[in-house]
Amino acid sequence: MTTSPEATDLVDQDAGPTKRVLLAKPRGYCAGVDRAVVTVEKALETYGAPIYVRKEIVHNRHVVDTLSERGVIFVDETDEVPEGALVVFSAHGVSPAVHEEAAKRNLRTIDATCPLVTKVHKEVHRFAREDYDILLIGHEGHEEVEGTAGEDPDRVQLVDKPEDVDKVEVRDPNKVVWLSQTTLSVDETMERVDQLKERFPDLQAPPSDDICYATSNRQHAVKAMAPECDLVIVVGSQNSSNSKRLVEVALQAGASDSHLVDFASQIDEAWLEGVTTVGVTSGASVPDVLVMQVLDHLAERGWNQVDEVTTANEKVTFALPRELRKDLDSNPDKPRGVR
Ligand code: 10G
Ligand code: SF4
Repeated sequence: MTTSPEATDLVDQDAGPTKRVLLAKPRGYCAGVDRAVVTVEKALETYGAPIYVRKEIVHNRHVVDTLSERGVIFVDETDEVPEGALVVFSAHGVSPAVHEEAAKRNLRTIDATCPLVTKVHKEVHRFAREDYDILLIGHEGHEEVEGTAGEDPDRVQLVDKPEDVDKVEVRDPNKVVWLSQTTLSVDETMERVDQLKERFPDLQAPPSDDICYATSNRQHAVKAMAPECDLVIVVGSQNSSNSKRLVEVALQAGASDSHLVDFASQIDEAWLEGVTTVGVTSGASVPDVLVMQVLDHLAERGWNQVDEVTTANEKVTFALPRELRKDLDSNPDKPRGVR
């Protein structure tokens, strides 16, 4: 594989333009997803099935199905978990009300919330303590937004669609801050911020970016390759916010067409008609084996040349949750997990 973002079309006079794949890097698992999935795997090995997980540990069909087969029971709320059992909270984070509910039912908990989501929760605390009105840019109904807003529902107002900006009411226009969901489109978020600034010129920005490194790196990589692509295939699930954003970013950046698929088998043959260059990427919750299956599927149809388009090298890792680490440390003979 080569790593040039600017590879040009190779033209064979007889065979027509060479079919090729541009493969985005970075793509797939971010550090928070890796930590959350390993947390569930190690909990299974350490404590044995069944392990309960509140909501999908990450928004990926394959991950959820695979863990279910290994003895994980996914529930919507903690009241579905038997008293005293072990429940893992998903990477998207939970509100304090969920922690309280779990404590009331005597549940043992492991919190797999990504540390970068926890960072945003802490920002809510800090600005609420300083008596700010907090405008949280994010998608209504998304679990992350519910968890973050739940840190202080009286102080936080959600801004999702452009029309939400007009609905915002603040007590003091000089004491307003915007925060955001970690997996939004960088460009769309800045549009919303500009809109908010028209109403609140003194609007304060988050102390550091809330949209995380993984989200922005994956969008940057897809932007680099999209102008050269007749089609961009994004591997990811329909309920994965960051994966859906990659389809939108690809189209906005000049890809002629783009689709989200969970599995290679969902690629419609009609999408490939008349296509020379196919871009491939994946959301932050997607195991790379699914991307490799898409490459195999394309190779079987003549897209054998794969050029990797590298725009960043990620080295971020997070330690496992403390609640789990202490049991792993006290059980050195327990298997450490195979990924
Ligand atoms: O992109 P969303 O937030 O829907 O989640 P995902 O599980 O598909 O990807 C990983 C991102 C998170 C865990 C949210 S911080
Ligand atoms: Fe953490 Fe970002 Fe991954 Fe979400 S997308 S789990 S915030 S690293």
